[in-house]
Amino acid sequence: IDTMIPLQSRALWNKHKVQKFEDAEGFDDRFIHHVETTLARSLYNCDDLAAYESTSISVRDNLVIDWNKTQQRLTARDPKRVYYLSLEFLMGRALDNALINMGSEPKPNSNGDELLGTRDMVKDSLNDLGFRLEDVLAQEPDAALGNGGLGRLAACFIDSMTTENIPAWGYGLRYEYGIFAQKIIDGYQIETPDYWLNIGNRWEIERHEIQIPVTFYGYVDRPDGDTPTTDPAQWIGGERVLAVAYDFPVPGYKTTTVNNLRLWKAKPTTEFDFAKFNTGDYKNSVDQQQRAESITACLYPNDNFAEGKELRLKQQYFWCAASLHDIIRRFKKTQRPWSEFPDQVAIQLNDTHPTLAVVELQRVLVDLEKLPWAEAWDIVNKTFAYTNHTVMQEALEKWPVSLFSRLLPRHLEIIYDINWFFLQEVEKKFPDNSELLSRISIIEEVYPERLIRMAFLAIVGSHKVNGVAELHSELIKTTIFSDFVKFYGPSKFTNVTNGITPRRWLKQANPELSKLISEAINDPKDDFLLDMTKLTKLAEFADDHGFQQRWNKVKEDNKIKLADLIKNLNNGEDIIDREHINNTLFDIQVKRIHEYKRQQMNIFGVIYRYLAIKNLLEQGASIEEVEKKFPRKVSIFGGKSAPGYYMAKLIIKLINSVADVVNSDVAIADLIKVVFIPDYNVSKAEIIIPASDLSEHISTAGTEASGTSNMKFVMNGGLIIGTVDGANVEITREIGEDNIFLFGNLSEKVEELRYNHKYRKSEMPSELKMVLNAIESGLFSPENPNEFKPLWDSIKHHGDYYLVSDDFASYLATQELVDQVFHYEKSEWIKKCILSVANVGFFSSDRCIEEYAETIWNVEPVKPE
Ligand code: 7GP
Repeated sequence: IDTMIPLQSRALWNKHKVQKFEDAEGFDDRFIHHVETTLARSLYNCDDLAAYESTSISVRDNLVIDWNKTQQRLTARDPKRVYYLSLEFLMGRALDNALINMGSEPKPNSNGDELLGTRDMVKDSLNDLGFRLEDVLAQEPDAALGNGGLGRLAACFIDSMTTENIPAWGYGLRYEYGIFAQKIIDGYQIETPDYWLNIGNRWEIERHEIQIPVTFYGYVDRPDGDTPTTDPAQWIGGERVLAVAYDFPVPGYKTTTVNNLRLWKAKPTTEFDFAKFNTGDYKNSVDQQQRAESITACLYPNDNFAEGKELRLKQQYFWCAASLHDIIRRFKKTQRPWSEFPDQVAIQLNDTHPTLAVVELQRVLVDLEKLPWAEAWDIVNKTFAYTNHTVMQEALEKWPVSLFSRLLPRHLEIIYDINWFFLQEVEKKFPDNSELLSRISIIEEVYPERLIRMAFLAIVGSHKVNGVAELHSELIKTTIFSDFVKFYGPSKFTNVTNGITPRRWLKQANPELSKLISEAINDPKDDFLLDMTKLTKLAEFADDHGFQQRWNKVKEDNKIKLADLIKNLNNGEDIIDREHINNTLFDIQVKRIHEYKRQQMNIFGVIYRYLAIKNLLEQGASIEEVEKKFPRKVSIFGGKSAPGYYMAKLIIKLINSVADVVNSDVAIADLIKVVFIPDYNVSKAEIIIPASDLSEHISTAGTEASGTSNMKFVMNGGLIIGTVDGANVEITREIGEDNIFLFGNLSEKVEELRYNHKYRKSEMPSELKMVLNAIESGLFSPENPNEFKPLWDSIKHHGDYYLVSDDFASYLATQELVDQVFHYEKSEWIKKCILSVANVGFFSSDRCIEEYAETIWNVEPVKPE
């Protein structure tokens, strides 16, 4: 259907062209307009929430105008596009980010004596209109449609793709419930639903006109009888739902390019099952339709863990089918032949969750477009690329064949055929190697159930596979995917080290540091946020005492802000001693709670410190003497556990129990404080990360694929203590080994150490014995001394899989070094911080996206005129 306006009407349209607001006047106008019409309120009835809504709609208006221009430009130029498929987009809040990113150049203020960016201009305007920007921003609920690293990475990537003017769309699901909100009650994690759409969502545009039917179940029909499964077949689906598009404009920094994040919501079809109706089963037939909505109701709250539920597989297919349909529709508008599809479309699979898109594209090409199998498969393979985010077995998706044959019977056939052709090639290259065949097969033959290995399917269906940090990318080649390296050769496998967006994680989270930097390197228009190599100029000031003091003042102010947050969360009661805040070391570990991330080792370290202090005091030492050895420190934790992850929940409880004992022990005179911040999320991270002196990235070597908060902490002028794991390795290389506190065993040693534990060849260090004895004595759970038994058992009796006993001594020794430098060589400490920031540029997600664009996607930026 032609939806274009006829030529003779276009002059009229152009005469009434909608304009962006460019200055304070324009913003005021728009703001009041939306308060009075869109919100139907007035100056007698406008609170912070209404101000937030009206500001958001006004800002969104500007973005949508640029969004339209961007999409028109792309339609006209028809370049290759990137589609980033991710089940998670952990976006956080949108308004502040949009104000910082929005394309316009800084303009002189009303007196003409200062350059104001859009954010400052809006801040002043809101002030004049009777509001404080901070209060307005705080009204926005986090868009928490992700679990942790993988989801936040996707959010940083769409920021960078837009900033880099890459024609890119994100595709995901519009969950009604994001990651649960965490409450801590009596020290235990309690999950409550995150109905984030409670106040509506001013950032999304519902596209009623884009409704894509998606089917499940049913059977495969072969009109010509017993034809091979590689020939076109017809899948007659049983259940049908509709995918409705919701669009979120994604602004870039210093560009008017606005990309799109399209999230799908499931809703019932308007079709009606008359058979059921006629049998009098009206209620049932409505109920069944209603169930459609459950597909996009809820984000699965697991991080690095595959749960294997039917509804999850339905989510995956629903999303892949709708997204592919959309991508294909856009491609078909250009009337190009199918062979050009991979020249126009690059699809990136964010882990294996979207792997069904590979199968779905093959199905569309063979069954609907009637392409020969091999031709179709060639197109598929050139289109997709796959990013792996973990080597941990429990996170690798494997779906039972039986589930597939019910839910997606045609897709199962196609997977079998893909596997059959693949194994034939393997057999050709490595004849008579049945062990290799069964190891490398996409189908795992395990009793009583055959499983589909989604990672293997993703590798076979993609032209490139990448890990997310150098060490990780090497590890996948030598461990979980080694057979594929043997077969394909190493060039199919590559590395793209993760990155983070400096717009959100420096400018937005840490405006004061950002300002100090731009002054120091003489970059008043904040161009360093686009070109982070500019930061290297900071090194000139590393030894400058005056600059160090200003640097430290920013840190202190950020620590005060965090102390305020903690106070608020603690019903107004201060835990942190304000008087000594500058010489109290803020030691922070915030991330999902996981045994492999070893929060247990951190809290054991706190317990050790506590016991050691108590010992000294008992031996008659004065507090001043004790403080010399164990200076002031606040240990701050935050993070969610998967609801079904028993050990992780026990670690949370232990942290809170230790906090109770330590924080109320007047004898230690505030030398240690322990804080667990409930409900860690993106907007809290923006306050927590800028306040760290030290942060912990202490995973068992070889388990953390990359980590991204390590980069955020360094970018905010904090030092890190970490193992030789994930991106810590490259952080060390970039900022210099003098500026990071590394400790612990290397990944090469892990296997041997685990073997030693199994055969009881290793000794536990005395410090750890002391800690475990204290826990076993009931010091932290007097009413139930066995409460934490599973935690000590896992170390003492179950092989200590995460090697806490092997790394504990070097961890403590390194913490001692940290204390030493922070308290007795403060100037050295600050120098390390400055040098770290000077050399953190590599970890901008802009660099990362440029690497994807060049080495995997083969796409070029399309710049606005
Ligand atoms: C995470 C990794 O654990 C983390 O090290 C990495 O920085 C991040 O991805 C981004 O690459 N993985 C997940 O969040 C996850 O759930 C399994 O992976 C699918």
